Amino acid sequence: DNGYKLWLGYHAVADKKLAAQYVQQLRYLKFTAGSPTLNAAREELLVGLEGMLSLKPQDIEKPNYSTLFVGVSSSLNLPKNTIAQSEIQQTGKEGYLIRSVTINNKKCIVITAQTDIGILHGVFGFLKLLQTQQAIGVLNILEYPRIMYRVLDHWDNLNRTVERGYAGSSIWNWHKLPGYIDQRYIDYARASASVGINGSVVNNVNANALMLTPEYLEKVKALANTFRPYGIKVYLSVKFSSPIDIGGLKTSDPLDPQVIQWWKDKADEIYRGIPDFGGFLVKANSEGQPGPQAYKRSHADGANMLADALAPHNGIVMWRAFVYDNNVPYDRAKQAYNEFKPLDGQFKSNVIVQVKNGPIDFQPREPFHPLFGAMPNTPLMIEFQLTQEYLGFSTNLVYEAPLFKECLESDTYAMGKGSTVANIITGKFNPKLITGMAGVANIGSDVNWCGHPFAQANWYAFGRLAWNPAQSSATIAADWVKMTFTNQPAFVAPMQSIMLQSRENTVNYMTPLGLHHIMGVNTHYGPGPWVDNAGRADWNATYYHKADSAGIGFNRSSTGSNAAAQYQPPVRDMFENLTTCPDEYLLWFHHVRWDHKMRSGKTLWDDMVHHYYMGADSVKQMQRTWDKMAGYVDKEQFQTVKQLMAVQYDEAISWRNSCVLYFQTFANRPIPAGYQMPAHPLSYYRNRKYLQAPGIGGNQ
Ligand code: BDP
Repeated sequence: DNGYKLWLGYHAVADKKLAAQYVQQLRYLKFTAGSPTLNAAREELLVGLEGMLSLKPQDIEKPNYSTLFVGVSSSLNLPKNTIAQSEIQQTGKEGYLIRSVTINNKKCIVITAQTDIGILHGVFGFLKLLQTQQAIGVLNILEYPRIMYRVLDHWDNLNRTVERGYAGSSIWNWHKLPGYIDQRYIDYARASASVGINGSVVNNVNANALMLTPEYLEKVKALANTFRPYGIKVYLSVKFSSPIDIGGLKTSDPLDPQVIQWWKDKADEIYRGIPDFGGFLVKANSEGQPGPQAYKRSHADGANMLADALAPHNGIVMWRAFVYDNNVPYDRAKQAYNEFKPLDGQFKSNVIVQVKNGPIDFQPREPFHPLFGAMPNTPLMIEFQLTQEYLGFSTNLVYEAPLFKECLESDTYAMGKGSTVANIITGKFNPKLITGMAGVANIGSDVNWCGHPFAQANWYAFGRLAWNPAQSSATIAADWVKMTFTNQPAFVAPMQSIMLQSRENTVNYMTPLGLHHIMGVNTHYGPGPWVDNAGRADWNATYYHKADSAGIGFNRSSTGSNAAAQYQPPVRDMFENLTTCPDEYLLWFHHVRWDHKMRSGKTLWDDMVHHYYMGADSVKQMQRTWDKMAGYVDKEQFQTVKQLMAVQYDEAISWRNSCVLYFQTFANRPIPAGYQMPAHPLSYYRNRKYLQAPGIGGNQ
């Protein structure tokens, strides 16, 4: 098993008794397909049943037996009132209902929906029941997405490098498109659809204007045609200066009539080829990307101009709030809020502002972004990073659902208690707004898609949480383990616990207690707390940790940059006050004395050392657990994970020793007794050459 099949391997149900029950209940099928989506759904169902149960159900017309009915409600011809229309309506445009019913005295199962896509999702939902070995005797499942736009952002370049990609090259082979459709595109769409993802931005936010030329639009059209049966729309990242770059205009001023016309024409052209094209993603005035500010126009001016071009075709603009530039006065964490909050209410209704989960940049831990809750009249789409740019690339096992959930469950207090980020981005306080969640994809050409076998769980978890952010990290982890590997409890339980712990472990050996942005310069791989000579102040680690002989941490309280004041008063006060600020965010908000007494009773220095050692030790624990799992997983997968864990351990030790030794030069205190001393002096770690990653961006 090389991992290619992801969580759709449909392994044989090992529990013989259960398998026999399934076969009994699923021997007869009524599923009239016809449309490409229904054909795909039917095919998936048959492949799944064949794989799990060696079952080829018999197609029947009349429900004389225990039958599985699959179809949109209007086509099922079930006896009247089997399922009330009002219930089916609850499924919306993409959801589904799975229900046990009795017809002609026979126990039957119905998978129904209002749309073909709903049926496809329903089939995946049903297969998941079997994959996770649930009883299917009494079913009553209503599922529908809580978020409208559930989108993967691929940072893929036209030359097939992937910015911050660690799983090979881009899966899009632009050279062979549009003529050649790789099976991978179809499997990508299947896997994405199986967790409810409904959009794909196929190119890098640091966009190439060539993407909008007719030649490339033909290729994009081929992808759109491939994804369409799976309910996945294609979006494009666009470069704001495209009217100049490929349109021959002298300006890209969003208020210039020729520019406005150019984008209108371009949108019309795209929709002629791709009638259900999703829209544009834009990174503007950030990290050197062109944008409306060059013409003294605002983000809203830029976004609205594009939104007007897309509106007649129902397209949307995802306008990123990840902005910072050289003029940041002192604290980069404040810039997005400062630029965007004053624009609340000024965006057209088909613009959604895409905000990273935290105010800096996908760090192992950040507080939630202060823009959540601060723009009540603007749709905000949360952006998570699945690719592990700051989490050890594809060598570290880091299950990210707990990171996503931590942010989603944070209470912004914007509308009083209970104004969690999840409630804000699902439109609870303003149901008129469009809603969205984006995940920066971790997918590449590696045979197992994501580099690390466990990184597939992050793609999976992203889809599940975008569908419904209330789901728990634990459930999602267990489902993924069962679907991907095996249902055996002796494997599932330890794997689930490894996964749930993994993110905190990584925080501990990289950036405990609110430290952030202390990784290697440019590559963002490995430790670099000493980095102080990058091209710009706010690319230096020293800018963020501010270690000195007195203490360590970035003072963002009212006596410092006052970034804490960007949060609502209850949150601000919590962060502002050293005694109420959670340990997790301590050094994010405060410059703390080395001898400060922590909640643990230890001094800050001792506590920090403890976290670094705990983090590295936890990787050792993880290795021990994995070593016991050889009997449960395929040999190739076992070896892959085993080797990667060894790399991760080496990296964790490196992080630990580098940071402890480096910060010790300021703290001037010994590593407390009982901890193993680093094997080498600081100079060794400073000189260590970490992997130079291919395909990284032009920044930092
Ligand atoms: C940073 C990456 C950079 C991206 C940027 C972004 O280092 O490569 O272009 O985010 O999100 O994390 O635009």
